Amino acid sequence: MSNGNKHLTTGNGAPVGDNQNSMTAGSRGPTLIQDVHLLEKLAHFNRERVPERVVHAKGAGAHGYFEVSNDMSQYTKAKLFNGVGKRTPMFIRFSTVAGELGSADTVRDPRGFAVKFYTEEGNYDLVGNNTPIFFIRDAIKFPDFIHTQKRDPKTHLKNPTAVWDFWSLSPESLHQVTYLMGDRGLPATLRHMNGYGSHTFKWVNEDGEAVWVKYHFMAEQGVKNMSPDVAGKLAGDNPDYHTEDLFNAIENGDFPAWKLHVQIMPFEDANTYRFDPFDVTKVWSHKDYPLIEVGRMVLDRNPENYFAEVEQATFSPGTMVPGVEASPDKMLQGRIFAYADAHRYRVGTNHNLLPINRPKAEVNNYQRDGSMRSDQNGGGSAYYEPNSFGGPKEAPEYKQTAFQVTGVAEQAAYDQDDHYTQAGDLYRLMTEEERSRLVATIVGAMKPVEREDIKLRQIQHFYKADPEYGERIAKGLNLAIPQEVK
Ligand code: HDE
Repeated sequence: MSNGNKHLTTGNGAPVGDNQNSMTAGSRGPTLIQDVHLLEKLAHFNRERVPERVVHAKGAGAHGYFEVSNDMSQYTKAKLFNGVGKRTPMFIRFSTVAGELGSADTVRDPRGFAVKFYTEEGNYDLVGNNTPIFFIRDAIKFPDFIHTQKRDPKTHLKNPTAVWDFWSLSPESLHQVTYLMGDRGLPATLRHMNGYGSHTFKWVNEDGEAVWVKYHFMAEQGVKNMSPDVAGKLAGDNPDYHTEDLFNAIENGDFPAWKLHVQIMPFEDANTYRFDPFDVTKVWSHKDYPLIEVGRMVLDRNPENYFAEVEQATFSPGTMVPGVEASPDKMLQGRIFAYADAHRYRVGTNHNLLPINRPKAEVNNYQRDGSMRSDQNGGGSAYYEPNSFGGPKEAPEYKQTAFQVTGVAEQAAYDQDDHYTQAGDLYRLMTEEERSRLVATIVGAMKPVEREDIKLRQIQHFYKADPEYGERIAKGLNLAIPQEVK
């Protein structure tokens, strides 16, 4: 070991004699192809980027733990929610939605709030946002919706006409549009925002009894938002402001924490509740289903390496543990396919073998081979099932809970189309200052829309949510409320 440092080596572990000079034929001769160290450095450098996430590309992550403060075993057998004091390690990744990997943190956008619990029964991923709802409620519309949030294929610029054309033709988006254009569309930091599972999920207890559940992570630091002009300035001065804030807070021992609460809906209520509980554009009134405290999530460790732990992290709503099951929410159903598919494409077939994704629980299955199979690939153990050689067998007690399905197979729309009550309730919940900021933001966002018919169609939705809401936007855009909607 020269002067106490480790040898510099090639990727194959061979010591490198010279990292300053390429090998040439004579001091001024051509570079020799036999300079393997040079070739390897250049070739690996060309391959450093993996595809960024198609949405939620810009993000920041942290490690921590979840600790139960209120035993949930009456509702779910999921061990991470059972027993006061039960502690489970977890990893979270926060993110914006529409921007690319190098885009600014302080843009108006929902924020991803993706939590991976490394439970003793396998990983559990709760892949939510900082909003309890979403713009659409059928997965089939997601690629189109995201196209309008990304760059125009011709100009390569953001296109407000596309954004508002899609939203004005998809009235189910009104609730989340109101949320996004309000103060919570610009969180002051990643620490000062709440997180939500957004969807309805199913919890099942040891007796096989099921309830419906919605998750709410309430920031102990409180919710704080940023004014549009500060957000705009930061987007230029320090595009990584949120990333830096989270890293420094944890580095300085100022560990952010969230109180996890749930809303519990009795299984049968789903058939009679006044809103479709599986429609992710709608919330459940807290009066109807009050928040119940479950535990506390604390972030107390920064990643050692961003690429290894944040860029390569793979979350999926389909990654569930016994006691947690899917609801028929069409968005959740679509996501259960899409995420694991995205991971196999973006990170690789064996993404679950990477340290950040690898479960703490033992993995025993017959999945073999595939690119970058970095473990023992099952060694010489049984590689098919059923088998007579003691290979792992299924455990019937962990079967998913059977449930009734009714109706005919068809491409059916949701039964309920009231997209205005809850959006109007949200507007009416706001203070006058919040409403003024909301109106100013929407007017500013809609002004560049090229087509007046799109503006008028969207104004009708605001008006149906609340006449004052619609009138204030129309006034800001110097347009009259269409007679047909009055
Ligand atoms: Fe995502 N979403 N999403 N999404 N989403 C992805 O996964 C998708 C939706 C969310 O930090 C992708 O690895 C579909 C709702 C977060 O790694 C992709 C639909 C909510 C993250 C994908 C939705 C989310 C993603 C992009 C409609 C909140 C970042 C690459 C059915 C409840 C997770 C990737 C992380 C990432 C698909 C809608 C949140 C493409 C098909 C609703 C927080 O798989």
